[in-house]
Amino acid sequence: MKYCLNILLLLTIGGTLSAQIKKETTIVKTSKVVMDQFMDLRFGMFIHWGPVALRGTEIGWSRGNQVSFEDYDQLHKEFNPVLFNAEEWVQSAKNAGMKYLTITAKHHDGFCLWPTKFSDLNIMETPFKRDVVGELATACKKHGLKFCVYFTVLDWHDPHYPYVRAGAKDINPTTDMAKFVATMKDELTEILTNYDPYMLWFDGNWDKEWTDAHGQEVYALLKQLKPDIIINNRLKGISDFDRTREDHTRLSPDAIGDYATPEQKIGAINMVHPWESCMTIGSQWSWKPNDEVRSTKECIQTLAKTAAGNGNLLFNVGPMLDGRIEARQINRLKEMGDWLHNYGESIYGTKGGPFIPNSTYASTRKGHMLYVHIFDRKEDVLTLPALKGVKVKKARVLNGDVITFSQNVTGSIALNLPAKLPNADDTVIVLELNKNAESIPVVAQL
Ligand code: FHN
Repeated sequence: MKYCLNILLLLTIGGTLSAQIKKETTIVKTSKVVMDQFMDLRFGMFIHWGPVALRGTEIGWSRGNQVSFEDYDQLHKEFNPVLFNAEEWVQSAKNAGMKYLTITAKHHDGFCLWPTKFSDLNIMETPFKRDVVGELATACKKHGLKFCVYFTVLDWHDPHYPYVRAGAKDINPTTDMAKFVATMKDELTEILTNYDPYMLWFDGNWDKEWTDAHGQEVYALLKQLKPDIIINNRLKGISDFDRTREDHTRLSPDAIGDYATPEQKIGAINMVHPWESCMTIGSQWSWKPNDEVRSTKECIQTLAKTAAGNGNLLFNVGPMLDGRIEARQINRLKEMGDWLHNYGESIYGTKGGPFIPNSTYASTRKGHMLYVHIFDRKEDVLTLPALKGVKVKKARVLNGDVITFSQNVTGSIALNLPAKLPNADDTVIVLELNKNAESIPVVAQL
């Protein structure tokens, strides 16, 4: 009898506690004003970096796979990137036209790029002994870039996490999620207190042991520490349905997190929920020797199609073991910046649509201006779908020559293209309309 009473008492306390967590963690979504400002930025730098650069394999994923546990877990003792220069990294991002920077403060291998008090696996345990996160935060704030932090909720190195490497099925005998979450909360408190990030990019939320309750608990702490901190959709525990899809493209309105995160692909047009595509400039997130680099055309058109879908692009570079970002990646980013120098008006602060992006063209808009991005000059005349009640008043190449056009009775717009497009990757034609372009509903293609 006494045993049953104890069980009943425990269940009651447990039930009350989880209700308490549930109640206390009411969802405090980031304000629309802050989210609109974030979405106006359109373009950010993603950086995946750590001691794994010494092996040139994928950060986290190669631990206990291509690189033995023993080897991987000693790399920090050799990590001495003496050519690291936060100002140079930030300048490269600015030269690319990027407006925010997101650094992997801690990835799945558990290595912390800042001098944390809550893990022995951190930058002060390397020959380098410099606060990489802190130096980047300072450089970003000095040069007007928003400083953002990537933080994993999956840590294969932490003895309290259930799995020790990618693909592991057996549960780590030292698992203790309560201790794991407590350490995470301490580390995140350090990051928010010491570096004041603009946004937190969570990742690794797919294991079933990382529950919605864990996500809610951490979210409540973050919003208590910094109410307007922007948080992506990868802090919340992932549902079984989404776990099978693993594409993070959905943002359920009632869930914690402010925006969806399609990965290695351009998200679908969405004028309601914010989203940001994350993509590698090569084939690997962290540095890979002789990796491919996406073409200039692909990079520029990816940025334009992302903005045309009403999304942001978080574009990733992987710095080398000596602390430099390799010249091929820097040069590609500079080419994106040169394009933005001429056509940035059609990206920053715009909304996507009203046309659904395709391989020939896409559109962005701001006030009475409609920007048509032309990726491929198939014909002398580009015919755009009719826009109900819309009259085009003027048309010109953005920062270029006037172009002639016609509108028929149905309202469809025929643009007479220049014989040679000024920019083969993406020439932008700006149409001045008789109404606010942002009020036009999204229309399907012809
Ligand atoms: O496992 C990570 C991967 O290493 C990388 O950080 C990407 C970036 O979005 N996120 C996870 C894979 O979805």
